Amino acid sequence: MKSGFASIIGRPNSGKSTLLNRLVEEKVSIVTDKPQTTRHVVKGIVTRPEGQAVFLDTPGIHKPIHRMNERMMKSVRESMSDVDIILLIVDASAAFGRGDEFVLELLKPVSSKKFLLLNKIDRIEKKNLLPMIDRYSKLADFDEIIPISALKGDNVESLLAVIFKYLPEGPMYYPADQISDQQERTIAAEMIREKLIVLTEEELPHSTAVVIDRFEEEGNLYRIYASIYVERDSQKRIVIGKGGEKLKEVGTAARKEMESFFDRKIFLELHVKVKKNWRDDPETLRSLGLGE
Ligand SMILES: Nc1nc2c(ncn2[C@@H]2O[C@H](COP(=O)(O)OP(=O)(O)OP(=O)(O)O)[C@@H](O)[C@H]2O)c(=O)[nH]1
Ligand SMILES: [Mg+2]
Repeated sequence: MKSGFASIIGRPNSGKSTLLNRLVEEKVSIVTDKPQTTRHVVKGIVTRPEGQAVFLDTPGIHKPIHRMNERMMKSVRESMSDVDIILLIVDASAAFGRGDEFVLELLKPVSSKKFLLLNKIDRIEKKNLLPMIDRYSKLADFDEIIPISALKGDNVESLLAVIFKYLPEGPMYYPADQISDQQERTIAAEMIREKLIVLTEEELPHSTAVVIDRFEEEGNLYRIYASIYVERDSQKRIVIGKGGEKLKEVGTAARKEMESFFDRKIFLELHVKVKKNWRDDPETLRSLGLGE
């Protein structure tokens, strides 16, 4: 049988996590319309009669300002070594820019197979596709160039077939029924963070983090206590909202998603804490799984 690893890399917001979820047919990585959503490498596992493909969803490639972002970029670089295939995903509906050039540079020294995935083709006119493929094929040496829509699923099944064609003979790395490597408490923290990003605005997404303080199993119930870190008092006020409305909204949305994902009753308690410059604080980063 075939098996191996494929790393999904690209600029923020290009659709990496959407693709991972589409490939495993389950939501294992959070998705928002704001850039720099993913902070950890998240594995998604696809087991088929022909074999097993392990996908790595990675943080979007950007210029790091804080220590957190440096750690994120380090995890992207690590995810690119030792994989069979690199899937570079670009937003085909956005203009080509310096960020794209930077990503192409990063790919140059890599010896794995390289696929270019032109994503979001549901948003572009068909006639623009061929010139784009032509332009990209001159910019780098891709083994395959495949247009897809991760959101709608267009061409994702054929992408998977091509991936299996390229993967080497190998063993099963994970049990056939496993779809991700994430622990339940990480999934819970990420679900809270997703709701927080979606339900608040502007600069908040980048300056918030979620830490699970306690995660207890009680019969058919998970009792979850989580802290939301922000950097300033003004942000704390935004997250809590008038009369605690915003925090309640975030908590309710996260709890509902957890109840359906874990198939259990969930008790969720959220606290908002101000922690100045946590994005540069090694200890906080360690507690977020972003340690060295
Ligand atoms: N129209 C359209 N939208 C898409 C497609 N794929 C992803 N999106 C949207 O693009 C936005 C970003 O998607 P993500 O999957 O979070 O992107 P990402 O590359 O993981 O982003 P980071 O984690 O921030 O690096 C979301 O609003 C998605 O719904 C697609 O094929 N078509
Ligand atoms: Mg992502």
